[in-house]
Amino acid sequence: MKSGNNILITGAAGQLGIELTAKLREEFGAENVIATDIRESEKIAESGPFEMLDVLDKNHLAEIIRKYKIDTIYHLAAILSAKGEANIKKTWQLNVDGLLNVLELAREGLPGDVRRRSAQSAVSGTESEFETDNDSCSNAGTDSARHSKSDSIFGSNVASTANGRVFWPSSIAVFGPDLPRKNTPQDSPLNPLTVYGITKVAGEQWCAYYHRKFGIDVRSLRFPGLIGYKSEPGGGTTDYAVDMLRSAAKGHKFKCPVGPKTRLPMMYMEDAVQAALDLMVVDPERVRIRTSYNVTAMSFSPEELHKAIRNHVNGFQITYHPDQRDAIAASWPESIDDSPAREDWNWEHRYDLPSMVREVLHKLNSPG
Ligand code: AKB
Repeated sequence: MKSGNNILITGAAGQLGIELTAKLREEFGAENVIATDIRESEKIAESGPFEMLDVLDKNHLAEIIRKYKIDTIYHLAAILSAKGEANIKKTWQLNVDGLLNVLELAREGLPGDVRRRSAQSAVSGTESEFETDNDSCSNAGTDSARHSKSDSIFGSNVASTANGRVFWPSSIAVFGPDLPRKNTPQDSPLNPLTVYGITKVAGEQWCAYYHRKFGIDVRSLRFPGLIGYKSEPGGGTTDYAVDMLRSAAKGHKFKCPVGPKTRLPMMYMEDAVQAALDLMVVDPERVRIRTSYNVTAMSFSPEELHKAIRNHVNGFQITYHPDQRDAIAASWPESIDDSPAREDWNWEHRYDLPSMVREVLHKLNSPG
């Protein structure tokens, strides 16, 4: 990464957060990767700096950014699809207002970013167009590089003032049932059925807006279902796959909440972490898509996953009890076209269904 590498992660105790934190600490040094979450996580706190943080508390977020001279943020804190349907307002607040807090603080200036320091000398300080009562720009405690009111409303003559770098995960949940389910293209119309999907569409648009208007170098991936073994699944529709693998490893029967034939795009966590890292290190000119890139690795149905698991766990049994997760899954694509990511920044996955199943079962059976 080109910036100073004082990295902040929100939602670090989540499924993706745990693995991304470990990888970033390995790559950039544990002391340079500040993990935050609303819950305490011993595992993460033991391996490097950890702060409790609710991303809706913008002042506290600003304080942490200032304290650690952050230049790069991986903003992962979010409520996922199945859980989101149970609390739609909270999901909107956390997923959208939380992102806006991060983008606003990036606009005010991430203190560790060397590019910002040189931009500051070139930009005159004028009032923000977006300040609200809560929005005291002094939160960040910086004499931030703000943007002139004369900037075009469609920007961007301000890209040279780029402040830090932000990663934000979007999701296949942006797609809705109006699309062809196979090989869904990058630039499809986005008509999601879930509140989670709505927040991801809004978030993508906010990312593109802050990039266009304020030059924020925000980058994003539309993740499919992510399959890891290091943490409990956290309220997603695709988490049935993680639950099925965990049941198989324990020798338990599994009650599947998604119908046998409902296929979804999926990815092994190691590939997901690598995709985020790869996207974050490429030169800004190569990031052509500033909403969010489709990325995928494999597609399977519960029936196909069951079969792949049985190659390792003889006699593993499942029964089907489709609930609202099946309806959510049926509204999403079964496979997506990620050729723009492959062309623009050489995205490549490593794990397919058989290798993912082998690896996860192996890891679950050999803890530590
Ligand atoms: C979910 O199922 O909600 C997530 C996702 C596909 O974004 N895993």
